[in-house]
Amino acid sequence: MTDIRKHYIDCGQGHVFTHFDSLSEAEQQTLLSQATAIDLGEISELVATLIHSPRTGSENEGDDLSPADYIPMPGHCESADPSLWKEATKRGEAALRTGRVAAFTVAGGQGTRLGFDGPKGSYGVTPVLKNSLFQVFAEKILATNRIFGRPVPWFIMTSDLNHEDTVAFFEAHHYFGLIPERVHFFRQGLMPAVDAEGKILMAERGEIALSPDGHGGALRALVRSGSIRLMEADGIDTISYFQVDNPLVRCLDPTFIGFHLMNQSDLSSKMVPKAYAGEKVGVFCQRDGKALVVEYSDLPERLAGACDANGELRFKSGSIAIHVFNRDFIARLGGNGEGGAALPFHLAHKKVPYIDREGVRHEPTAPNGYKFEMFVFDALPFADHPVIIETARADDFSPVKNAEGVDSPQTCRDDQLRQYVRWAREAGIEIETDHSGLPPFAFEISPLFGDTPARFRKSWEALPHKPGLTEGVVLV
Ligand code: UD2
Repeated sequence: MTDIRKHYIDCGQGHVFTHFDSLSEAEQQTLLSQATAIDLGEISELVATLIHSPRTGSENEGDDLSPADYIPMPGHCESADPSLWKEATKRGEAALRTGRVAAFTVAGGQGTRLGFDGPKGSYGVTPVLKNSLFQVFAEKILATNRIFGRPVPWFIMTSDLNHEDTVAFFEAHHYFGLIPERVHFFRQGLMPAVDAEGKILMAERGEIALSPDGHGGALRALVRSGSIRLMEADGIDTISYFQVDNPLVRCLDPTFIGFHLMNQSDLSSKMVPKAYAGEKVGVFCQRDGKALVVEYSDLPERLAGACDANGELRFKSGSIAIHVFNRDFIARLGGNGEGGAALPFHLAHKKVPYIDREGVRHEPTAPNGYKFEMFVFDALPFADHPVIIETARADDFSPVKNAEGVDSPQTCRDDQLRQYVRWAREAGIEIETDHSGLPPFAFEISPLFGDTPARFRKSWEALPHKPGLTEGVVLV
């Protein structure tokens, strides 16, 4: 018997090898390598703490939380200081010009809610051309490269679920014009799913049910994959982080990067005032003088709905998952040394198809399994000098998460159109819209034509023959 098999039996997980002897040699090798990669000590501790003795919220839960401080945005708040924002922009532009910034996308998730079969980044989102999320980001990065004269490297975290398909998608599209050597893919870690007793679930007779370890796994995956070393060798110390589901994001926002650098921050974040109390975004809070994000599902309802004297939500700072990281901070938190295992795991109760000990396949209709995930924003309390800046939702956040309703392809398409209209109007172009700013037709502006109102205006003014902005017009 192999040592690893014996170890599994000793740890009460021997069932993983029930069908081992009937597997082909190749299947046996796969199972052995999956089993070897799992830290059974970690799993048993997570089962004991998260499943068998879960923390139950007391009546006073959250009393130690207060709203986090943030830097308000000019035009949104009287106390905002426009000169500070101008200075931040200059600092960020200088950083982009000197090539010390990388873009980083987390794209390892399963994207089950959208119901799209393929890497989420390959989903078509733009109003006319239906360009993919990856293409939108690539064009934003290309636009930045052209403006600042440096090819910004782009790191993309995938998972075993979508790695090959993601790389193949980039190859099929010739990296959307980016230099292939400047696009770096790496896989995040995996964690086994377990049942209510803490037993590891099997996806096949010779395969453990594994799933990505959450976007918080990005920190250790950046270290393990050698990406952090690569960045260091390349003179990159600043990492602009965004999620794969949000085409409105400014992938490399000089002002945000500048605030991060001016404050010598380990981890900076963007906030938007929440649209309503129950909006499904984490909330920036403060506890014992440390900033943190409390996920919407963990914020007690009485706090989520609490209002201040002006009738505004007291805990209003929504986290839209846009951050800037300092490279050394990631190396510290994601490394194997001190602080390496700092990010906690969260539990997700999910439907996990599995094979039982008799080899029978089950497709559960109700949650039967537990998955373990880390959240990247749990790094915030470990950060020195964290900075939170306000941003305009309309210019940074319209994710595609659900097939229909809120945060769907339709709402995202509409938000892109409203942004084009605002930019066009700022350039003096008349466009008819409804009360929400939505035109009655679809047109499209590529980030390569203009990725800010000012650059849109410049390109527009330079056009010798200006097209009417109507159905199907694309400015590239
Ligand atoms: C996330 C935040 C929420 C808010 C919202 C904004 C969490 C727990 N909540 O909600 O507070 O900021 O985003 O849109 O994050 N991913 C991976 N690997 C994984 C899991 C996820 O790369 O193992 C990526 C995924 O591909 C996507 C992003 O992380 O780009 C967000 O994941 P999600 O859809 O699970 O997050 P969501 O919508 O629950």
